[in-house]
Amino acid sequence: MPTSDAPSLSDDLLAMLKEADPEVSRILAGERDRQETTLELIASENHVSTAVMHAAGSWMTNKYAEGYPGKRYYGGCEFHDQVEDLARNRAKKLFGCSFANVQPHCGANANIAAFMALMNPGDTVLSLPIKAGGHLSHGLKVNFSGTFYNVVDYGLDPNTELLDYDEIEKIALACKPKVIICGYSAYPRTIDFARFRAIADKAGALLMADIAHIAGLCATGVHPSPFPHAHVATTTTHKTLRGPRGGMILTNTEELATKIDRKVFPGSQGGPLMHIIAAKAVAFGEALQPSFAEYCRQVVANAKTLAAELKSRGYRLSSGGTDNHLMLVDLRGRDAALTGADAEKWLEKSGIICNKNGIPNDPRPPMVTSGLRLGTPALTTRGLGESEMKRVAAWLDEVMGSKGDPAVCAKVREEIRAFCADFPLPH
Ligand code: DSN
Repeated sequence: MPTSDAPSLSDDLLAMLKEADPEVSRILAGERDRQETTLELIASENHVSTAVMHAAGSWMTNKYAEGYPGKRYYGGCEFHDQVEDLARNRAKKLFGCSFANVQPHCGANANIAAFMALMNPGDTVLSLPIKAGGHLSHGLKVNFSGTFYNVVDYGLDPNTELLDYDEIEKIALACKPKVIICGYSAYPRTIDFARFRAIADKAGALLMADIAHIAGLCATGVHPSPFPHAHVATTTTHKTLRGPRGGMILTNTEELATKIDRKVFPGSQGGPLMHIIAAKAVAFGEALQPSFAEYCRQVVANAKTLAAELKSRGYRLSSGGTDNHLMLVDLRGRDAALTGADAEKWLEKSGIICNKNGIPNDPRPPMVTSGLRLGTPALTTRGLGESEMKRVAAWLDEVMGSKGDPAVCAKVREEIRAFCADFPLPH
């Protein structure tokens, strides 16, 4: 990783843009500065490598390539076929499966195509609702999933805040869903994919694992793999997997592969974003390196340290801690009056970026909440380790303990700005 004063491709980019479009140049420079001088604790975000970022901004953006390698609706796709094949092959190797579709523009699009491949409108899908840590594309009423499918919820055990597999089995046997979804946006614990498959088999259902959050951990064995258990796995490529913003669908089930391809294109998307597919290929190549497994192990070690530090300062963690890259901090443990919305705002002023998040069974509405979701993928990419996590916990507590006192926020902001200079972004 270059040091912050080394010449960089992004300096060249900004210099060129300054000539071509000073307004956009100013905005991009502001965003680069924001990222460089703040601590990114949003569990679903990361910092991509220079190679990934620039592949995403390459010549591949100029091309229509509807179809798949060898079967396109446009001429001139020689190199697009090569890069998509490379991305697919690297994805299969990473996740130990026989099929990958790398065209979904995002995780929600991957889920649309997967739903269409696995079910007909009106079929029953069993999933964890968003208020308990699931994703909106798993069945929220206002989303395509809740609009076109019959959604049945399972919950978390109200005492342990863990998945209750016996209860999920009972519900599955009663509602006989076509598909069961596991994999979440705010669940800090290991998912037992084998147990989910056993439940699916008993209920005559297909198992869909949405590993958007934990994909990097699954690819490196830091979290168990969804394969061979899931019939289909969907994911984003930009969270723990540290690729460009996008989605992907994986399977080992031969008869589903063609259906998935058809439901991505022409079923739900038009032209693939070939520049993003090129960047996915680069990111998957990086994720196949041993250093990426080391990175993922450090992500989890950092999360465990941050969780332990926060607990020692009086915060309650949903489910008591974390096994993965994220934690749900129940602020009421520290002070019953604290809300996620206030904390998010105060922390942003201080240079710590995170998101408010409901705690399971949270009495407060989603725009207020009693919690914060914190994750360590981005900080770990910057090179922060466990000793730095203690420092981060101390800053979090200082800001929240002061109830966002402007003087405290301003002081912490300057400390974080100075601290960040030692952990430059890839650029
Ligand atoms: N918005 C993502 C997250 O933050 O988890 C899920 O799509």
